[in-house]
Amino acid sequence: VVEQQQEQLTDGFHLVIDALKLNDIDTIFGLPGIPITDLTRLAQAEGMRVISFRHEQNAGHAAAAAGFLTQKPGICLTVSAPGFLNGLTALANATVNCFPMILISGSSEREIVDLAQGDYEEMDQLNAAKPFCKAAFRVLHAQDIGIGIARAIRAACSGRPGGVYLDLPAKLFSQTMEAEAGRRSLVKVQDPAPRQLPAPDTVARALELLKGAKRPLILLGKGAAYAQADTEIRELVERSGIPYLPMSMAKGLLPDTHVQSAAAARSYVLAEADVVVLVGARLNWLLSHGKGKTWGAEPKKFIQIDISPTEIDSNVPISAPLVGDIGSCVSALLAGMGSGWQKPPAEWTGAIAQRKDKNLSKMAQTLESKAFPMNFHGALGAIRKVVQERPDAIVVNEGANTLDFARSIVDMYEPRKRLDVGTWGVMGIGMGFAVAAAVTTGKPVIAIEGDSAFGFSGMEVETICRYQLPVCIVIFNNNGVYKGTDVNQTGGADPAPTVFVKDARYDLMMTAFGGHGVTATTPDELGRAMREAIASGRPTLINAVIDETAGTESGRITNLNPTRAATKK
Ligand code: FYN
Ligand code: ADP
Repeated sequence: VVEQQQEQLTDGFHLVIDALKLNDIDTIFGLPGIPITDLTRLAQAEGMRVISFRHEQNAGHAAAAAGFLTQKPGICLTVSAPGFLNGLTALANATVNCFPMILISGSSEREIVDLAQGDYEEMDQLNAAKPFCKAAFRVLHAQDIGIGIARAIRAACSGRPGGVYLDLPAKLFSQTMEAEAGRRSLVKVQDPAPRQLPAPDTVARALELLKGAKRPLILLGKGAAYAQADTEIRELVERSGIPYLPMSMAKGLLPDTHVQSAAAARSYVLAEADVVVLVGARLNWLLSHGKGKTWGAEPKKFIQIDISPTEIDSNVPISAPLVGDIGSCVSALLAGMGSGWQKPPAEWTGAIAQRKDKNLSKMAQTLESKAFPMNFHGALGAIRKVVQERPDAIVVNEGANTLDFARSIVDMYEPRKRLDVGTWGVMGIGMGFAVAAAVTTGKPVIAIEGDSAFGFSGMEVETICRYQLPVCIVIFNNNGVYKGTDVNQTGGADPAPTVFVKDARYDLMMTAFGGHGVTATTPDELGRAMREAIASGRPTLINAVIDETAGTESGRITNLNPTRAATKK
């Protein structure tokens, strides 16, 4: 009789998993522990993919990247207080980047937390999370799990995507309810990211402005990559004939080798364009806030496509806002362009081509560098060829110089194949993003990592080996942050703050866990090792030895790095 009764019951654990599965969420990135250990086991038993990390921040970054790649919220599951806080960095980063993700954390008992009576891992997680995400919810009763997860999914995906926190107190998991009522309490979210059509008059205004432009430019951001309106965007660029500039994660939306790409004439087009169409790109620090020297002497007119109405006029006045989802907005522009569209004047496109060709040939020479030890260009020249051969591979990229050089040197050919430090320029996304890319796409992943950047998530090489993921990590090892040449100015025994152990063997970290480790000292060795890694699909770490004098402090954003003005205090 007892057994029969149990058969008809469900509990919090099952309801959480059933609610996620009902919404086609098939993967959890997380780290088991009190009170969610059994949730991870049960999720796996119920057919979900559970990817268990060594640190919650990396699981969180993985969830965020999965959200970006799939448009479904990536799930990160953590324990209470410290585990939650570790995941929170990733949740905040996801929100800043407009990636849909849900951080689900177990939490301690409300009664004790609210009276500050000192519970195990006591923390008011719901309130702690609020400033760092789009929305935060807590579920106290099993019958509300379905609604709680539906609200979390909707908040993460609709409008401007972002991070959502879902607080599940320990007691919730063992709460039971009648199984049929439990099933009925679940919610299948219809249309989690509803299309938002731009108003017709705003489309007409944008087209009017664009028609009058002499030096138009289309600027594609990672919102454009996220939107999966690849065909429409390509058609807009090609039918309009307007040169385009991809932000780093929009690279590959059209192949970087496209004749209309102005990437290699970036400074020129930003300074000289008269009308700029922003497609899913914010005028934040990465675009010098839309003003100043970068944008030239003449005032610009902007057309801005964005789903978030409050993004408009955030930094400079926007002449023609197009508020809606990118697919709908770009389709509306295409429909309004009609057949007799005048391509931009040859003077403009010709001037861009000239600058671009000059930069491309200058670049081509540097990529053949046979300098020993390798410099950034020599090593990236080899990687560039490998990516050209495998355009389906996903490139993850972080570091300072390693990031900046790779961004301009490594051409991308397909949409959403480049994942990087994003809006914050955050270090630590590397292994989490790499795991997510491999797990969600099954494609080869190439992680191009500065040695310092790698340190933030390096322990996840064990995760990569454990799940046998086709990830090839290339570490640009120049013995330190920026470079490896700093010395302690006091002459003391401690190393300078920016340098690491010299000639470290990062490759041995990989062999420690059964993966393949290689040291590469020449571009040929590097290219060969990468090809082998990709062909075998075996977890591989290549310790690429880079000249420790190569690189500049802060890469191309040295201007953001204050240096002391006074010699004495
Ligand atoms: C670009 N360029 C090229 C090419 N692509 N030349 C030849 N061939 C190719 N394929 C040229 C381009 O025209 C620029 O030259 C230059 O290379 C640099 O291009 P990039 O990288 O697109 O532009 P820039 O100025 O660096 O971009 C600004 C930025 C970018 C802020 C958007 O730096 C960025 O995304 N930074 C993120 C930095 C970050 O987050 N760092 C992590 C923190 S590091 P010119 O046209 O001559 O200018 C902590 O210390
Ligand atoms: P980048 O760093 O590449 O310049 P940003 O992250 O600054 O790109 O900008 C992305 C923008 O795209 C955000 O303002 C966001 O609101 C917008 N966005 C994201 N998804 C969509 C979508 N589906 N439709 C319209 N806008 C979107």
